[in-house]
Amino acid sequence: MPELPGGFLWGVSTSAHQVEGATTEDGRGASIWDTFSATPGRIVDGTTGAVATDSYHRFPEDIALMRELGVGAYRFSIAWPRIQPDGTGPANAAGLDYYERLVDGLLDAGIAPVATLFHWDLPQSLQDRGGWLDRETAHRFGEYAALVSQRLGDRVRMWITLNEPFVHMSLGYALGTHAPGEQLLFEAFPVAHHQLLGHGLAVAALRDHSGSPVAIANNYSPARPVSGSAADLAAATAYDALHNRVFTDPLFGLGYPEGAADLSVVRDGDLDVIAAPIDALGVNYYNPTGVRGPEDGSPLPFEMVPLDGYPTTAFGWPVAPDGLRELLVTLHGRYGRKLPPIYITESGCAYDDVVSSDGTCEDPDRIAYLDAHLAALRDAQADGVDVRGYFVWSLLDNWEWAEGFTKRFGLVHVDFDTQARTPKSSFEWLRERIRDHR
Ligand code: PNW
Repeated sequence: MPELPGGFLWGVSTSAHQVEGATTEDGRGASIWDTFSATPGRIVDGTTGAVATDSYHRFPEDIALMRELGVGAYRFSIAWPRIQPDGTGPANAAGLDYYERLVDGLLDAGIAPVATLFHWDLPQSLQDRGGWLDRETAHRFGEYAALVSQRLGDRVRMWITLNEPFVHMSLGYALGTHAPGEQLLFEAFPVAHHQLLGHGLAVAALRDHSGSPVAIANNYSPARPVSGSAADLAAATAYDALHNRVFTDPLFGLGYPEGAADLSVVRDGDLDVIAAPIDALGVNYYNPTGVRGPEDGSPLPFEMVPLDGYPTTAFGWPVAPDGLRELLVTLHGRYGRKLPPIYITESGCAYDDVVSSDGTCEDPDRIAYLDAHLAALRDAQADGVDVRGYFVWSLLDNWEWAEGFTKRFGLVHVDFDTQARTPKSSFEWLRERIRDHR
């Protein structure tokens, strides 16, 4: 059985639509993000992912950068519309060939391939039939997982079924700021259930074709009530249920948290499928969420508010490493022996990094960010939480969804006109850090 490297696993993460480009090459079908970004007003700078960082063609250069950095693993995602252009039927061989070249290139460089199967780029044809609102999409996802793992199951070292099903549901279907742009508020809950059902069906398919560990990557955010009032505490509990527990309790056989949603789409047997054992939990952490009780007449049981007392990134997100320790300790306490080993599958920050005239790119704020989050991780380990790896978001500055090219998360600066890659000072810092760790 293919194995992950032993010891603490250092990695970097990207996703297909944010780096690949080449959206019409080799038989790739359209995804919901092609459609969404073609609609004026949806992306702040009016760009699309049609070129992104051109990693579809430049992945050997990206692998060379990772080799220099010294990471043990690369978390990338597979674009479903490259494998099944219409979301159903036999595999498009050219799509599988591309990921085989990427995976083999990583293995040759001594880097473990960690493949995410769904990082938000649903085939548009499936969206035309309802997307994740439609239960059938879960079954299509299981079939897609089988096609990918038949080809790559002997070489991918860890599978991630879904990336951040909460963010896909909330921004994509509840609020509409991400593709597919639906604004269903609480009516979006079937998207949670069908993604989780798809996760369970994919776990079963992966087990048939691969001996590698299987995980899911959830976004977690501790809910911070703005005061100790009963209304604010109740709001924080409601927010925590929706953001954190809906996507985790069912994985560990606990069903959905009480009162979190209308469960009429849940059928007999679904919860057993969803609770299929997994080998690891992927944790994507960016920040806690400030919460208070809703205004009278609000459709939501909470209101989200900015958190006081933290510096912010160029995204306006608070820099709160204490939230990472808090959430790891909370997961450990909440799920106890049911909780598998944790990998931090995303952690990082956006700053307005520029390459200076001498060709260097200094990003001291990112170094401080990473240092503080690694310290929080160590504190959680000392508290008894089994955390086995840390993946920085992201290797490269890339196409940041509705923010287009305006938010730079990379350890490596990318000039989006020339595609020139310039390692930032955080890249050099992390390289030393990884080397010292050995
Ligand atoms: C994650 N929020 O997205 C994604 O997995 C990445 O693709 C993305 O580039 C990265 O984080 C940085 O944004 C998120 O609003 C998007 O809480 C939005 C939120 C969280 C994560």
